Formats: sequence, structure tokens, C-alpha cells
Amino acid sequence: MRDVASKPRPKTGLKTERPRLHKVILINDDYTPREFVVTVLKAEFRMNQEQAYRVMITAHKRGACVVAVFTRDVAETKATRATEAGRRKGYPLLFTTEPEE
Ligand code: TYC
Repeated sequence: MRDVASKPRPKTGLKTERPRLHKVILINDDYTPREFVVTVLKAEFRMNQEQAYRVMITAHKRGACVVAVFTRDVAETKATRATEAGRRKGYPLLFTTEPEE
């Protein structure tokens, strides 16, 4: 069994670099109701009430708040879906993405 643990590993960085992660960012606006923002955060980002409220109120006070980080595809899909949920209700709710440093 110790043989398994001592198998040679691929050299770090050559084949197994992790994909860069992308932040999903919630942007504040003056029109979307707070409770609706919380509902979208819970539905699309699987947050509980407390987590969703904290993110919403941070964006409300500071102008924007990082919601979570994902691989690029997942970040873009979630940001688009969450933005569309607001659009369907006629709200200017906006989620953007940006690569992590
Ligand atoms: N500022 C909005 C209001 O006062 C609530 C809100 C919070 C909207 C965060 C968007 O990302 C947002 N109704």
C-alpha cells in the first residue's frame, strides 16, 4: 500500500495548473427591491437567508460585492442567469464577472 503513496507525481505547473477563477460581482442600483436581490442570491448561488442578506446589504452600501468565485464558464453562466432573473421583472439588477488576480 505504501507503493501507491510514493508514485511519481507530475511536476507542478506543467500539466496540472488549476484554471483561473472568476469572481461574480453584484452591482448596486436604486430600483431593485432588497428582498428580490436576496431571493435571486439564494436561488442562483445557493446561499441561505443570512449569507444572501449580507451580500445584498454590502453591495447596497459599498456599490458592489463579490458574491462567489467559480471557473470562468460557471461564473459567466450564473451572472447571466441572475441578471436575467431581474430583467424578467423589469429590474436593472446586474451581476458582472472578472478574473481573480
Ligand atoms: N439599492 C437597492 C434598494 O435600495 C437594493 C439593492 C441592493 C439593489 C443591492 C441591488 O445589488 C443590489 N432598493
